[in-house]
Amino acid sequence: MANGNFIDYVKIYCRSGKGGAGCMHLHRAKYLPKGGPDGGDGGRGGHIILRGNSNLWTLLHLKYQKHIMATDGGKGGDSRSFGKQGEDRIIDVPCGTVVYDGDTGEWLCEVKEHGEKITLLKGGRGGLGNWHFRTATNQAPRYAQPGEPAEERNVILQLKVLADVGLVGFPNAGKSTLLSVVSAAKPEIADYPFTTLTPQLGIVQYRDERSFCMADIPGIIEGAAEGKGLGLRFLRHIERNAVLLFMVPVTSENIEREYNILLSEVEKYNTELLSKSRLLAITKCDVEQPDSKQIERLKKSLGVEVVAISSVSGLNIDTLKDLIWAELEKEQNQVIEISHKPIDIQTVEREKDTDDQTEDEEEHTIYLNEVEEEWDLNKYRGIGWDA
Ligand SMILES: Nc1nc2c(ncn2[C@@H]2O[C@H](COP(=O)(O)OP(=O)(O)OP(=O)(O)O)[C@@H](O)[C@H]2O)c(=O)[nH]1
Ligand SMILES: [Mg+2]
Repeated sequence: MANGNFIDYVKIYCRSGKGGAGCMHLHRAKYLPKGGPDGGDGGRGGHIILRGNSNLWTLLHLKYQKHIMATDGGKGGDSRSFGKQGEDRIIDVPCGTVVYDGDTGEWLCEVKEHGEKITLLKGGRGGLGNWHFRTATNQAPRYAQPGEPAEERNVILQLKVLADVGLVGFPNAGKSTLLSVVSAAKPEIADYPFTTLTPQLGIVQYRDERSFCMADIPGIIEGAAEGKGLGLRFLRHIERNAVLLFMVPVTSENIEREYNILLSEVEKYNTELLSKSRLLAITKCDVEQPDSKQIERLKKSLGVEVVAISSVSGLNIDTLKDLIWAELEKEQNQVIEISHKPIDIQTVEREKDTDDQTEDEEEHTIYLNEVEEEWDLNKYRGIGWDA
């Protein structure tokens, strides 16, 4: 996947449809001059619905969609005919999309599964026609209910990819090389830091036709939490991974120290990530062989499983897969629930790609109050739909 095509953040203004007004109508016919009220109900406004789609991997298709609006419900007619229902707008999003309020950063919902539908904004209910308000003492009510107003909201959609195992390491640790060896993915590999600029996913084939998904994210460095390097923005893509595979090259001066730096950066991003299963792979072991005593020492002092691998010679790649699979099989790693913190709008606005947000959004946003007439809905309390 080309770098420019991976979009994991979009901000959209959404508005549902308002409900159609109920009709005020009194029936008249040739020999029936006082036929009574027969005003029909207004139609419901369209909803804004999010739908999970496992065929999508990015939010690219929403990049240029700044406004998504459902249509309004139609007005009710005479002879108790209903108004037309407004058309719903369904937004297809990749599984793992988290939705935040675009103004406050508050977490709203998340779409996890294929086909899962979440109503983001409800269309207004249609108003009742005057037929509903006939009583013994008021047989010809000359009023009907207006439709409910629409809902509007700026929303931020953020993708947190759903992979089973996430690779965590400094730049040049050999993360992309491992992904290219164990899966069919073709990430860019080069001998300079920050080759990978956007997360890459690959499906790893395991024995007996089983498979798991691996996510390679851009390298993190000491101080990433303070914004150094590419910062921590891509760490959200490992939030939902069941297992974190830390990768440190054998050529590192101090493997233990490097592991601890990575761990503390991950912790600064979200302390909950520390509860995930961790493995440590010492990479590039074709260049230099770590002695088994050193590995035993690391296992003891870090409290995690350590394996020496080489993506070039294939050393211990199968052992690594076995270890990952064993972790994925564990019951505590089956359900990956994370609590989403509200996001800091200012930080994410700064972080997001500047080139895809050049438009002045404020200028294009239509605020409902400016264009809609205001109804005094209070006078209809207690009757009809608000009961
Ligand atoms: N000898 C040897 N070299 C390796 C091995 N794995 C990766 N390399 C080399 O290390 C360099 C960096 O590898 P990448 O896979 O791009 O590293 P990365 O961790 O994805 O780096 P960033 O994307 O920059 O974070 C490349 O020149 C690779 O050829 C290995 O197992 N053995
Ligand atoms: Mg890379």
